[in-house]
Amino acid sequence: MTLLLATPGAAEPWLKILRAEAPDRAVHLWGQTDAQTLATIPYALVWKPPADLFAPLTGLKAIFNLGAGVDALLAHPGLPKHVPLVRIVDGGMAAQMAEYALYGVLHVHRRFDLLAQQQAASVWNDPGICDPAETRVGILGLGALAQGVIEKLQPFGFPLSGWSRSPRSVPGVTTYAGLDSLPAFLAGCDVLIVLLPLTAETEGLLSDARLAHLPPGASVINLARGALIDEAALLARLDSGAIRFALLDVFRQEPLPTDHPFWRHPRVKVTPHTSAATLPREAIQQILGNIAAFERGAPMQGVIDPTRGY
Ligand code: OXD
Repeated sequence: MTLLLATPGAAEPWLKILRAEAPDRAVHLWGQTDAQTLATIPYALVWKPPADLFAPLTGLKAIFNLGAGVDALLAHPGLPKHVPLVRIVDGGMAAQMAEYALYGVLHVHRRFDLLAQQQAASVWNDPGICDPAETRVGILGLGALAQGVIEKLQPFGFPLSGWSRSPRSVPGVTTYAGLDSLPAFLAGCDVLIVLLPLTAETEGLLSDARLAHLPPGASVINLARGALIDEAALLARLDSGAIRFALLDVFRQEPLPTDHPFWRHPRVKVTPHTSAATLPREAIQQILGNIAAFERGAPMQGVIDPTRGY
């Protein structure tokens, strides 16, 4: 059974691992494969596929997204509806996101923002005790990636809470479920970590009215998707100081336009969607395991429910 690989970045790291892990499978590259061959390929491994990718794949049986978020793929105009769409579950991303989130939480908790201002003004001033019990961290979204963040934060003693669409129980975490509980959840977040998938339901979830529920001087870490937050509202709240600090890895428009105020805002740290990358070996092993399951009629891990959008 053959595979098609379609990624805008370098194909070589993926090919190297595919050749090592699945030497018996032929791998074709998008852009280098004729129409006749494309029509016979059952499995497509894709990341940000071009608009014309799916039309020639008339023999397709499953699509494997080479990342966790499928928002862009679900919006693809040519996406076939009759085959399963499968995402990467963790794929090495959870550990990287956990490091990123920990960095953001410690930045706020140990007041590195204030200390940087003091240093700029040559001010020697002890800003006082940093008690972990007073830095309440809330995680919006309780999927596989959030789990990694929770495990990383737990030993530090921060009170942890989490919000999800449907009820979940996570040891050591106060959990909230459903939209009605969102204000109460947000009110207890000195640091809010955004880790939800982007779907029709979650787009703009953190509206100005919802951001208003955060306690004064809260901080926001977004490592999911920019469109989850009303960016103009976030900016206004950063300007006023109602929100103390934002660590932003994702934006509604990427790359973030060079004239966007986030770039130069004193309360914002911008990173270019680099909080976590799929690790090719882990991703390929997961995809090959899923293909083997599919071929023997067993369930696959990470199958998207198109009605939910994740
Ligand atoms: C992903 C991402 O969804 O990298 O995997 O954003």
